[in-house]
Amino acid sequence: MKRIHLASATAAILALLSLDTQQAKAITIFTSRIDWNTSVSGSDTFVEDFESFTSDTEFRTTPVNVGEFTLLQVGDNPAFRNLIEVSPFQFNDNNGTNHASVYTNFGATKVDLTLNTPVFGWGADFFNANGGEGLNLDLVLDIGGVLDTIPVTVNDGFFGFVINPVEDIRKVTFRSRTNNLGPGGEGFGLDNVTGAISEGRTIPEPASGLGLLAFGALGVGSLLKRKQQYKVRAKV
Ligand SMILES: [Ca+2]
Ligand SMILES: [Ca+2]
Ligand SMILES: [Ca+2]
Ligand SMILES: [Ca+2]
Repeated sequence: MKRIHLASATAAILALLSLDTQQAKAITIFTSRIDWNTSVSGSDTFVEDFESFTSDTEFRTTPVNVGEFTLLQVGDNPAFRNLIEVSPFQFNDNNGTNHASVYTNFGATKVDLTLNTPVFGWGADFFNANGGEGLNLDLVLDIGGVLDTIPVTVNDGFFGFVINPVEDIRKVTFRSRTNNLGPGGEGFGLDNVTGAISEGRTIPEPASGLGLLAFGALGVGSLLKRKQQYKVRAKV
């Protein structure tokens, strides 16, 4: 009789493990700031509008600490864009307020946005982000390595993502999606950069299936319940 319990417990664990596999790396894309805000409600968030800057501040060779993150160009650039712009503005791809004026060139120039505290959700208002080579975002994990590369699907407007289960994203890298030969790349405005801090949002997963066996069928039952509660919470 005890053996049967153990077998059903094992089956439940295997089901749980496969559930984990299916849930791995779920990145949800948002083109509505309201919907993004709803999906991260309950977490610490920030919004950076660049209004604290009083003069044009370039990040072509030296990182600029904006507050919650730094911006830094990586690669070649003939002194073009890649600065925090205050009025007067050199380009019109912005909302008329202070913003980051960004430029990427395929295979030559990219821009790193490195977060002071890792996030599981991120987004921003983009302005003319698909008029040239287009944009990809590399989502770089705190532990290193690229979790995924996602294309920015809007030209003008909000674009963001939320990762569930929570992952620690330390860096978002902007780089060109397609190759227009020569210096023609992708210039765009970036403003109202928002992030949802992942600290305290990590959902502890069981260390191993074997450890679970010690809890027996009852333990698995309560674990299943916990899992369901997590799923409900994650949808909010
Ligand atoms: Ca602004
Ligand atoms: Ca200016
Ligand atoms: Ca190019
Ligand atoms: Ca553009």
